[in-house]
Amino acid sequence: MMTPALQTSPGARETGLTLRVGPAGRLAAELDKERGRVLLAVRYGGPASGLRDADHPFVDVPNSVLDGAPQLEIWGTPAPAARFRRGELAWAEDGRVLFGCRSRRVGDDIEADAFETYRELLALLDERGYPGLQRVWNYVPQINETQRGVERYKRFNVGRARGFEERFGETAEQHFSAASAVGTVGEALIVCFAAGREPGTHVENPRQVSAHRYPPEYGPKSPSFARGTFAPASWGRALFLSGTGSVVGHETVHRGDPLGQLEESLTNVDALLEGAVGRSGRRRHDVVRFGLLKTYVRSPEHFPAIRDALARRLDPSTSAIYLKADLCRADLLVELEGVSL
Ligand code: 3EB
Repeated sequence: MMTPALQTSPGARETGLTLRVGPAGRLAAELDKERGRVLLAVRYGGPASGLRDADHPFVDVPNSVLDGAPQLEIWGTPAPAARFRRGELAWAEDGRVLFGCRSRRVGDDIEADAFETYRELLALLDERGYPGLQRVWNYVPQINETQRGVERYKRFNVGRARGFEERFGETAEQHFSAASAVGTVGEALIVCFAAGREPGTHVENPRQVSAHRYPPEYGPKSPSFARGTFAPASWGRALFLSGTGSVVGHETVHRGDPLGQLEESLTNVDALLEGAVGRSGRRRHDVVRFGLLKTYVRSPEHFPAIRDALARRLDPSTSAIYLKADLCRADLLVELEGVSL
């Protein structure tokens, strides 16, 4: 199957942010050609080698690609991008946007690891003058395991919330952006992020309780994210969709039923996009025409049916990546996320 090379929205032409997705082998050559214009490269399905030493931020997310060979996701810019590395943190800036990634082997306290990660990330955005967080991708090792008597995802949430609170105090909620938090293999907590000079517009889902208002049964600190973020006009109003699962209100529905969960997730995405109307009054974003739709599947045996149900609907212009991942609730079997350019 041909993979679309490039997605550019009308507005994005002003900034020319590009997203390319395809087999890692084939796209690696492009990476070389685009030296100096790459903001972030993420390889899925390769070895757990963390941050690679490259001319741009380049990280390995070792989750298996369910339908084959490793995939590469490349965020590019027409403007020259300066590249930086500070320990386990790598980032690139072009004067308008900052993309980066932190990958660090976790210790025996995931709360402390999450806190440090968010402290470092938020301090970096402040220092470099890109305070408008737009999107965070969190990959958490052994996300459903118990540590110190509490599920690691819940402990991660405590550390992440402390990071936001330390930086923003009482206004922390206003800074929560689109995000996803899924499991990964290997031992590194991997956190990739995109930020701008200006804030994005963070949106909630009318079918779902805001994650930062979840009741205490989901952990001592609610998850710090918004259901979606519209990037500023200077990014062409790209829409970052957060990880979206079969959660209605605050409860998981269709337990044990992967296709039921997929349909509910799509309904949730639709409900979020319903609010996403352009000036003309027409819907600007549709999940079947996303630039990139990433689907996380907990159990590989559910993958063929999930792929068939999705592939039927997706526009050929949409790049789809299917990854094996544990999800942040033990009863979630499938989760969607993506970006509409
Ligand atoms: C949910 O709706 C499913 O912790 O950053 C989705 C998106 C989920 C982001 C996060 C978690 C996160 O609660 C899980």
